[in-house]
Amino acid sequence: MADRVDYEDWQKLAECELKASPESLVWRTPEGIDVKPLYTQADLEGVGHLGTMPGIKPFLRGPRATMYAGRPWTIRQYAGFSTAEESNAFYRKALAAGQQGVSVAFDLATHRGYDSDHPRVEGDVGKAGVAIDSVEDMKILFDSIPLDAVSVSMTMNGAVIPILASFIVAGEEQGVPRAKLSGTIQNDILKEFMVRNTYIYPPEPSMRLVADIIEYTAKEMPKFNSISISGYHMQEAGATLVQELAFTLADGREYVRAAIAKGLDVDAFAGRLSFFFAIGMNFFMEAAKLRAARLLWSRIMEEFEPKKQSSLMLRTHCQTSGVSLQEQDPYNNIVRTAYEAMAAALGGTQSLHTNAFDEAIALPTEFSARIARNTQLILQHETGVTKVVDPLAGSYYVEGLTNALADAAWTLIEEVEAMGGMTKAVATGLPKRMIEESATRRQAAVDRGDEVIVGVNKYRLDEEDKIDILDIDNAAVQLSQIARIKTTKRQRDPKRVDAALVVLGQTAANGKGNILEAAIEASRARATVGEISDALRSAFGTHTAEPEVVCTVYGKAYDGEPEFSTLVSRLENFSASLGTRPMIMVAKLGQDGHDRGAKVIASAFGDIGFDVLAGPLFQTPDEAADLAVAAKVHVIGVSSLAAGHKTLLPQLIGALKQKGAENIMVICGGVVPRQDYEFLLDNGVAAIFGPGTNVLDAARTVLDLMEGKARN
Ligand code: SCD
Repeated sequence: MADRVDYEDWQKLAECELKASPESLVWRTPEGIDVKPLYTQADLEGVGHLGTMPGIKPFLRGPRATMYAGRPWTIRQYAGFSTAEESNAFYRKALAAGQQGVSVAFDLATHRGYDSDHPRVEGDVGKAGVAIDSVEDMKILFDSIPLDAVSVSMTMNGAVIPILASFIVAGEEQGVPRAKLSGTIQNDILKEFMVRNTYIYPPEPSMRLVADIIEYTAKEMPKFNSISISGYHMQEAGATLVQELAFTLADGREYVRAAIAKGLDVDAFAGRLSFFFAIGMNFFMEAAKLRAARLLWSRIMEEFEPKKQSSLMLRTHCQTSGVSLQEQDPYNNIVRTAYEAMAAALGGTQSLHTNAFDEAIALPTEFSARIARNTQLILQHETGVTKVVDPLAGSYYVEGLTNALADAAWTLIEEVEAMGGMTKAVATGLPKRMIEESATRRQAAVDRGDEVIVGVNKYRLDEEDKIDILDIDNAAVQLSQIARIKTTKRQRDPKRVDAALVVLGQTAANGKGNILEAAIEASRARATVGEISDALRSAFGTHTAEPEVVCTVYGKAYDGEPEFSTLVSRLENFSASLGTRPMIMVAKLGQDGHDRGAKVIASAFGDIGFDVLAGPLFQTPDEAADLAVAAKVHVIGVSSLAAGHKTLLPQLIGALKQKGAENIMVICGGVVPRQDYEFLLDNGVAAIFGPGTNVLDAARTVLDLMEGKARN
């Protein structure tokens, strides 16, 4: 074959240039896919998906026939902070400046179904998103935003029932009937148990909530997407692209089964299922991932024998990767985000969020949000990328990658199926463990410099420029929320609220009827998010996860290397002098469930030779101090990713003092702006490790501090 002969000629030439076999250039990606330096037609032999058309099954080339040539993707920036008033002003400005849809970020108190006056959420109110306690807040959030014209995405999973209910009621009171509401609710609880951790109830009743929402929206809200089945958070937690693809689609299959089990016809709801993927820095592979996702989803959906073509169609939102953003030399993040956005566009996303360059450190400012939005406006208006449908089709490399990803993901999807589906697989903890292993492996690759990150582990600046960041006055937000809760409670009819909550509790407990429908009535009566969540807590109970730590993955990456073994023996010597191995407790405080960093640190420190206690999620500072004292730990490492550090760390140190345990050293890692370092150090934090910290360096610093302390 002519192609073969050409390839052999190339091989000889390449060997000459390299003075080695071109095989040596093969790059094994974290997915285990071998990327060769050259692809040819021969790589597409036997590939079954070639020659399909956009808008027609299997929809690999896009869900619409004309894609962006007919209508570009929706620019949908995810945002929300402090109060409903401030978030509303932000949305209105953004819409006036070219944003096309709204996407609400709620604070962690709301996510976990607590009102802003609950004692457990002091450090969380209004911090990583907007605080919503009742319909009154929801109405302010969408004031002067016409809900029949602007589609609204709400990222909510734990407290999904009160939030969707209050959105529907806010619409009603704005004069927009629910049938005209367009948008999306995330409503994807399985990935919460795996990676994102904003669950409230155990898996089984949580799945009922998902199915009830699918049922209600299928019947009452034809323009509303009932779910956003999300791989995004898996990639953020460290999943490879194959894991992200496979677990997300397997989750989707599980939701379809749950809805069918409720007696719904597949065609009544399948067209309103939607997806959500992360777009990281592996440019071509990310574009190929979206193509493979559409191919595999149509394959999965064929099993349910739908009659409508649209039931086979995967439509997705994408967000550029949060973990690819770096604290160091942060303007580089603008460049990273632009490449990721282009990959999402080439992959055929329906809607896109581009991260702001300062998001590795804090919530976006107006300035950074403008650049993020303009990244998409420039893509849509200046690059010509919207003019042609699926422009990468036919590329030997991209078609080959699409095929390789689809094959690898399908194998994993079948493994999940063999375990009895995703709910059962999640219960075994296997997907979570696989993702945590990938995260730890990646951390080791970055720490070793095998994976280059510009400005972080190579080309690092001697001195970083200071950038302006947004700081939320959490105490002021909490006070104003508490005042509004009081007014709402004073003005409502208590009998109507109680009656609605009783019906809600009964609907949940007896397994009959639709929980969302019952919650809408409670919401109309001005029951709060916390009260509705409590009614469901009474019926369902709550879920507590057992923290697990991955072993040996980090250490293995350094096998036999002096940098690692020197540190291990230093620690052994210190342990001998201490009479025991030093114990570190990795703690998560407040409602911040982002635990990738905590897990990676726990895993790496364990491999280095520390005794590691992985604290449970959602502890109050006092509970964490109690556990640390009882376990006799030497160090508490607090991982903070949701901006609660200035409230929660001083409280933890205060609690240790109160218990006579000020000898326990407190260190902190995560998303902590440089501006806050002095405050934390003055308040007794011994060391702070920001994003981009090399874990071996962190371990050496902790050891230095412990040795220093032992000498004094
Ligand atoms: C589209 N349309 C076209 C067309 N393309 N019509 C003619 N020709 C074309 N070429 C039509 C569609 O059919 C649709 O109409 C309408 O235009 C809108 O297009 P769409 O493609 O449906 O776009 P959109 O409305 O934006 O919906 C996109 C999704 C939706 C389906 C993906 O679910 C969505 O917006 N998701 C966003 C989710 C999100 O923002 N999540 C944030 C998560 P019809 O509707 O009439 O058919 C943030 C998060 O979790 C962050 C991390 C964390 O917090 O942990």
